[in-house]
Amino acid sequence: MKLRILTIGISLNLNRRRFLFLSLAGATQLVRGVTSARAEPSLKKVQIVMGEERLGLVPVDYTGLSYEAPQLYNPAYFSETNTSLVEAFRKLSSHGVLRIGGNLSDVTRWKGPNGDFSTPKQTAGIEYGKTYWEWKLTDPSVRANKDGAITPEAIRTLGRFLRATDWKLIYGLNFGCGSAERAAEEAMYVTQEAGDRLLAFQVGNEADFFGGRPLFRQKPYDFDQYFREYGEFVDAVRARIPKAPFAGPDTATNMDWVDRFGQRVGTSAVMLSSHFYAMGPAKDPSMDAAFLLSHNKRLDQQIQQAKQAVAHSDGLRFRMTEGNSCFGGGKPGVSDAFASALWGADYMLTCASGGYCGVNLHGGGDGLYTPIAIGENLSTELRPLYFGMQFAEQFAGWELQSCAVEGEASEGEANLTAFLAHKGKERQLALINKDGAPVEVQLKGAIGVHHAGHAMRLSGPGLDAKDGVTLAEVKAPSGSTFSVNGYTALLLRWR
Ligand code: BDP
Repeated sequence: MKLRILTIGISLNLNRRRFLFLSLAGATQLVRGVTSARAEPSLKKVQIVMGEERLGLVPVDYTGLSYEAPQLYNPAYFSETNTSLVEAFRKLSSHGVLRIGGNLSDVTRWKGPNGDFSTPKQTAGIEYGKTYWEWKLTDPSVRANKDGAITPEAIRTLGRFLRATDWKLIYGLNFGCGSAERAAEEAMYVTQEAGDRLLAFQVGNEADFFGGRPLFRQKPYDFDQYFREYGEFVDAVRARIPKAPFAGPDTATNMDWVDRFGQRVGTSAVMLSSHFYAMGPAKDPSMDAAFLLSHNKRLDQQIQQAKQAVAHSDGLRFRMTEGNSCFGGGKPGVSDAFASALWGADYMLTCASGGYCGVNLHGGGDGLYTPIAIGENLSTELRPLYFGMQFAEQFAGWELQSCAVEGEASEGEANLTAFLAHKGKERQLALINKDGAPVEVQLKGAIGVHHAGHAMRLSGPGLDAKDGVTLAEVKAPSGSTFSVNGYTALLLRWR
């Protein structure tokens, strides 16, 4: 029988009944084989085998959220007095990272004691920015006041919010239509108020797309020009705050810029960054839950490129600072439903296995893909994706180790990923079944000897369910062979 093994960008034909798939990262495995000729598909079976490779420590501040910058036009939002939001952040991660940026960050206004640094370019940018759809990712009061501004007061409350949540900050400066002088004043307030919670400033959101935005830059807009202008912003900010930390280049898709940025900045930046949307545009009908939950080759590619950029740099790490399930605002019934939770759990753990030092999922307001939405009367609403992120967050502070998913090809294709980690003497294993049918799992080697003492399950009433998604403790399976239900993620822990 001919079997197909799919690895990242490589496919092979083998004449073996059993096959083994090992991803390049070593921890994320998909089992794929030809569908059996039998009419009735039998229960798919896989074996989980511990590997030898150490994939690195998942930083405690791995989990992050990303928001559009004008959310700061309402100082009451990121505020310690917004207690339900503080609680939602704390329950998501005890040490997360809040990133401020997005398309709107390049069309924001800053109003400090010296005025709003108005220039014809900034005025035109802000005016045009009012037509952007991303205002949906801000709270209703901001949406109703697009002429607002980021003020020292908003930065003050943001600082208190960071202390109340124990989160850190990545702050995007307006590079699209703002100026270096403005950036320097704004950055001074951010530094004062965020203190040691400030991880980095970023200069512009997705500047690799600026060439197509005449209000920002003229075509062609290449890396050299970007890097020169980035340097001007950095110099202006550092003239006031000599040790101001910077990250970049925060590109939409261009990983070549990330590589070159890493080579050029040396140790004068603290981190490399780019974005990732798993699919899109949202309007394309083929962008659905099945596509979202299938193996994503673009992600394999970004992971490889990020590894290369990190290797070429002077010891910098890579963070995915903005992304989500589907660009163009998200896919209704997918980005806001249980499918996004399964995707989010798997995506975050895949990136961690690929060496990313963090992932910030984008959202805000009542956007489709937001993990935390604004509910009735400005209450905080936890969306399905939030629980998928909480699932992955269980690995923060844990050391990832490779593991393999081996499958019986005759049983048909299983779409199950596995992630293994340890912390001291404790060990944990995540099994994410991204297919509707249950999969019989057999744990081999050391993980099969003792029964897990603790288990958590991420589940929902259906892939398109918007309510009823939970991450809850469940009884751990009593043997080393058990079934993982369709569309379920299971976390087992051994103490
Ligand atoms: C990214 C932008 C962000 C958008 C997102 C999307 O930075 O502001 O909201 O795309 O398309 O490129 O959903």
